[in-house]
Amino acid sequence: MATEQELQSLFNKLDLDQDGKVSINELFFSPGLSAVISAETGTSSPRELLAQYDSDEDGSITFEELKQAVEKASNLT
Ligand SMILES: [Ca+2]
Ligand SMILES: [Ca+2]
Repeated sequence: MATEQELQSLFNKLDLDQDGKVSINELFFSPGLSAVISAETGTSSPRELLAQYDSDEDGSITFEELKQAVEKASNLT
């Protein structure tokens, strides 16, 4: 379970180049943080997260997409 603020700070740490999107490379670069993301979104890997929740299919996850994923997994408090 996470609050929106916790997700936002997690997202900011993952977004290494600060372009407002977390790419699959950034997810693989921070395995500890992406494990937390996987747990919160109920996915088993960054690849699965992208496959299920990258709604505009640009190969990266925006904060909105992440939030939707966590909401769908009923882990947003
Ligand atoms: Ca980025
Ligand atoms: Ca996307």
